[in-house]
Parts: sequence; C-alpha cells; structure tokens
Amino acid sequence: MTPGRESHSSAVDAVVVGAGSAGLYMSHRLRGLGLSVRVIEAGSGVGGTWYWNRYPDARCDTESMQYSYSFSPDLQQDWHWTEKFAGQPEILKYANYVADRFDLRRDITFNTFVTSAVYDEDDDQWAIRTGTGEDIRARFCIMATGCLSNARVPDFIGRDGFKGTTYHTGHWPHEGVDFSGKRVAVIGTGSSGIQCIPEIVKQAAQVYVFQRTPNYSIPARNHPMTPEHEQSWKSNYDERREMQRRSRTGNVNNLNDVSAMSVSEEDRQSQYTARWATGGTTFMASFNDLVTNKASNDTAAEFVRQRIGEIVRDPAVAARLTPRDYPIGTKRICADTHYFETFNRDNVTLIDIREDPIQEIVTSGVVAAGKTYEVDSIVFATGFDAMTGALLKVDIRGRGGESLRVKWEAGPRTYLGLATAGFPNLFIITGPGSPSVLSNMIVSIEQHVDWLTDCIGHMRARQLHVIEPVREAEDAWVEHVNKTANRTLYPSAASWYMGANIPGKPRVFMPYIGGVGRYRQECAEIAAKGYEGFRLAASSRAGAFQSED
Ligand code: NA7
Repeated sequence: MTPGRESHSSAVDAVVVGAGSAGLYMSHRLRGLGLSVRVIEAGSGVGGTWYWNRYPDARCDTESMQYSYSFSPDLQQDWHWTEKFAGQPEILKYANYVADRFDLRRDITFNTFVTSAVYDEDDDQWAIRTGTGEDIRARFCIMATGCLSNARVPDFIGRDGFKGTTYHTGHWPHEGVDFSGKRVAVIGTGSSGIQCIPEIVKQAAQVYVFQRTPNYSIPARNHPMTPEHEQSWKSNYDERREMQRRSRTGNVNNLNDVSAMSVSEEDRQSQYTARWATGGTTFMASFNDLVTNKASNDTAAEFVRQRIGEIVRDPAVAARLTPRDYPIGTKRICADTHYFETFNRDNVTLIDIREDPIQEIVTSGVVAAGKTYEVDSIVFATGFDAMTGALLKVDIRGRGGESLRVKWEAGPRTYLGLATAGFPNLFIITGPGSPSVLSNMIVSIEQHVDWLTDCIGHMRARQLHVIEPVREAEDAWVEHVNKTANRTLYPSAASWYMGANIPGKPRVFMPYIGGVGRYRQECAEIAAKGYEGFRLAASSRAGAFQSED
C-alpha cells in the first residue's frame, strides 16, 4: 500500500470506476484506510443513476428516509428530504452534498470512461486505461458502475433515419425538454415510462404509448415530507437502520409475515386495500409469500387488475393495460403518479405492440401493425442492459489474459456478487449474484463497501496483496443463487432480471434473492472464517499464490 500518494498520479492503491452512490462511499472508506484512490467517472458530475436519469418525474420508489446513507449519523440528521419519495433533482443534490461534505471530488476524474482493465500478474497490479488515453496502475480495481447504467435503445429498423428528436430516459438532456404542442411517441412502459408518461402528456399535443408488456403499478401517493414522519425516523435512526439491514429487501416496509393463503378472503382484501391506499411498492409486503406461492400471488395480481379496470374508463384500453401472463412482482413492480388515469385523456393513445411489434422507424415516425404514427419526438423508455452491461462494456482481463466477457458468456459467475475467480483484486459493488436490484440499493451498497473495506484492512494488516475467489466456492455460490431463484416465481417472467430484454443475452436470474439480512450474515460469516472461499496471498509471482488457510 502507498498511503499519502498524490490522488491524481497514475499509480494509486485503488481505482474506483463510477462516482454514483457506490463509488462515492467506496472512495470515502478507502481514503479512511489511508489508501490513495482515483475515481473515474464518465459523467461530468457525481450521482450515477441520478445524474443520468433526468426524465420528467424521475423519482425513487424507495422512501427517502430509507434511501440515504447511514454511515454518518450527522449526515442523516442534517439532511432534510422534502418528499416521501424524493425526485431525481433532490437525490442528485444529496449526492453532490455528500461529495462536498466529505471532500470527495478531489479524487474524481470526470468526463472519462474506463475502456479496459488488465491484470498484470508480474506485479499484481491492474493496468486501467481510460478513453482519454491515460493509463493508471492500481492494486485494486473496484467496479462501482451500477446495475442499471448501460442504457439501451433497441435496434429498430430505420432508427437513425428519424428526422425528429429522440431521447432515452436514461440519458436525458440536462436542460430538460419542452414537449409543448408536440406529437410524441413513448416506447416502453417500465418504471421510467410509467413515471414520465403522465408528465409528458401534460405538455404534448398528442402522445402515442407503445406498450409491449403491461405492468403492475401501484400508486406512489407521494406527498411532502411531514415533520412527524421525518422526526420519527431521525429519533430512531439507529434502530431503523438495523432493521433495514436485517430485512429481506433493505427496507422497513412492515412486512405482514404470514401467507396470503393463511387468511380469509376478507382479510386479504383489507390488507391489499390498506397497502394500495398507503401507496408504493411495499404493496408486495402485504404477505410473505407473494413471490414464492403462485396462489398467493394470484390474489395480489387480481387485486391490482381490478383497480386498473376501475381507473381506466374505456374497457378495451383497460384490458390492454392489464397484465395477465406473469406473476405480480416478478418483473420490477412500479410505483406511479396517475399513470393509469393518463389513459382517460384525449391526447393519449395506447398501442399494444405485443402482437404487432414495431416494424420500423421512418423519417416521420413509428410504424406498427402497418400504421405510421407521425411524431416530432420519440422517447425511448426501453431500459438497460442490466447488471452486466456496464461491467462488460469495459474490456476486463484477468489472469492469463482471460476476458470477463468470455468468462460470462453463459451468464455472470461471481462469488457473493463481489468478485470473480481468475480476476484477482477486482471487486464489483452490488454485482450479479448479490441482492442488488432486489433491495434498497443504498443499503446493499453500504454493506458491500463496508465488507470490502474490512477485507482490504485485513489484507493490509497481514501484508497480503492478492485476493481471489476459489473456483469451487464460486461454482457453489452460483448454484446457490440459481437454486434460491428457482424456489421463487421470478424466473417465470421475461424480465431484465433474467436478461430477457436484450436479444441474445443468456437467460439467467442475475440477482441473489436470499434476502438482504441473510446475505449480510453469509458475507459476515465468510469474513469471520478468514475469508473462506477466497485465496489470499502476498503475491501471485512464481507460484507463490497460495491459500493462507
Ligand atoms: P425497463 O423496466 O427495462 O422497461 C423497459 C420498457 O421498454 C419495457 O416496457 C420493455 O418491454 C420495453 N421495451 C424494451 N425493448 C423493447 C422493444 N424492442 N420494443 C418495444 N418495447 C421494448 O426499464 P426502465 O428504464 O423503465 O426501468 C429500469 C429500472 O430502473 C426499473 O426497474 C427500476 O429499478 C428503476 P418488455 O417489458 O421488455 O416487454
């Protein structure tokens, strides 16, 4: 280790890729260990997801009091959230505040993309190359690149010939977009589409919504933060944070810990009605078996279907908006503000493209089912190459030049979602194989960063410089992740959790669904056993890479 090195030198102890929530906290903790750090960020500012996703009404579906760092008691007391569910501008402001308060910017290089990371076994260093032509050598390479950061526009025929303006929700212009008087096509009805459509229709003359799969969405019922709610959290943060860490999803969501099948029809309906009235995705915490028991799931799904039928006036439109062929929650459930109500407006047309996919994009608009919808703008709310996309955009090469892209051709393989065999000292924050997108991301980020900080501290105390998962441990973890997923209803849906939104991507359930609390315990036990399943060594040279166990 080389504490005290110039943070902008081309050799540092650790390179962190990404300055979102994970990269910021990771760099803070590494600095606390006395390591020199470079954070390389593609954007011109901090915030990751909240830097890029600036579409109208982009908003977190986790409550603000819970979607925030817990590492600093002062920070969590000082910061004031103005709404129950914070919008993108406020979360971005928070990320900037954290960067300033902890003086993190001096280690961040903005507007720079990491193109490759190659492990040099001769001196156990990563050689990291950037798009600006810089080479940085580092002992540790930490990918804090996010799970939903590789925005994707499908390869529609004629896409680039469109004469109007195009936008992707995940790459929204910083100055905003004025749709006043415009005819707009929105393609995609996931969380992003569901959030931005009700806002776009308020401005636009006409909006055509192209829907491939109808989604289950619960009213968010967002409202200004009440002093009582804020105070109840701030007075009990220690205890509540602990509850988050031990929970299944990283949230205090008042899980009703009984099966939906164990109560009467009347009690079930009153539970769903109460959750619907409260709003938000904690609807899925109505019972403890909604994602494991199809019969239970059916009752929740049917409840939502009926609400859609009540909200949408035209029965034919309501029918098209109603999801029927996959269990509720197995594609990411959405939280909305008047999404279904939007389809009662005169200036909105829903086009069901499941049966008749978009044929092509022409200079004047979008063609589906033989009809051309002439528009001035197209909004692609078409999602991301999730979980692996941002990692594999970087050409990562481990021992013997092994390519991560090749290693993961049949799906990601990790140990704990944190590391992958053959790639020493490479870590992934909230990588595939960890709870990540099935959890409150900030809770999972803090858990990974804290675990990793302890691990690096452990290595330093013992003069160990190399750590890498053992293949057998990785194989066992991958099997455990798959088995756990297969005990749920999740694999039955064509979701981005399964890679199903990307043509040709292997269908593998990527996140670990064992639960945040259980996963935390598994990681802690592995650390307590001297990092069981990892090999640690002073160096890889001349066969010296041997287990310490
Ligand atoms: P999502 O949830 O992946 O949604 C993307 C939407 O785009 C979804 O409705 C897709 O339909 C649709 N899509 C994708 N490709 C196509 C093509 N080729 N043709 C038509 N429609 C298409 O991304 P979001 O940005 O909304 O949300 C991502 C996450 O961010 C979200 O889950 C939260 O965690 C925050 P499909 O369902 O695949 O049929």
